[in-house]
Amino acid sequence: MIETLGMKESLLLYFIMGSHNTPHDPLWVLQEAIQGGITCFQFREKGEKAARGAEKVEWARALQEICRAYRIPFLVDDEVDLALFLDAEGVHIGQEDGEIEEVRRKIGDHKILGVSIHTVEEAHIAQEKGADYLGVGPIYPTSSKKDAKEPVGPAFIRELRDQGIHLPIVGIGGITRENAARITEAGADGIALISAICQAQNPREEAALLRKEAKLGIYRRMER
Ligand code: 3NM
Repeated sequence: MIETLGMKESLLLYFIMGSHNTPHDPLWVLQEAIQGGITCFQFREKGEKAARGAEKVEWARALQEICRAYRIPFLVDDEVDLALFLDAEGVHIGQEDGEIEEVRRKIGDHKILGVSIHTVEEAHIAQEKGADYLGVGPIYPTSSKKDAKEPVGPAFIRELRDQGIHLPIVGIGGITRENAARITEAGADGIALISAICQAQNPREEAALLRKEAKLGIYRRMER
């Protein structure tokens, strides 16, 4: 694991991308996003247009190389074996991607394990079974995930905190510069997003703005 920031700090601006998520060159987008201030990156090569096999591994390696150069943690969505093959900093799994304990056993204690949750019960289970952070969403409607559930809104993050969930949390789904601060203000440590940066004309500027908004929400929460 790249020990530059703590887990919470690494979640502040969590950028997710696959090779088909942007009209731009994905390598350029990642570089610009890093310059703008992202704190973590997830390789998520999913959907009909996703690269497969060797092409997928090539994309992953190219993006990972950029992350390494800037000491940005590189995580892989779903594919535990690919994460291990690449010696990624971590893996992010959903509720269907294998049992949390089994994945933890496979990756060991030194890699980051993120788990998507949609209910308070799932959050408690993930917390007990050794997840390092929780992905909570979709907060708002999203078109980036085909099988996304009903949006839960930022209030659900507050509920998780009220129900004793102390693990680092990143909110995900439909997050833009307009709504980003609400998510951290509600109790999340950061925001995770695809479109806001992938579709931006200027990904560097967009990332910088999103980071500011995420930070603003944390300051507002501290003031309460
Ligand atoms: N997971 P965008 S929503 C990858 O609810 C992902 O767990 C979600 O993309 C969940 O920022 C989502 O473009 C898509 O809305 C996020």
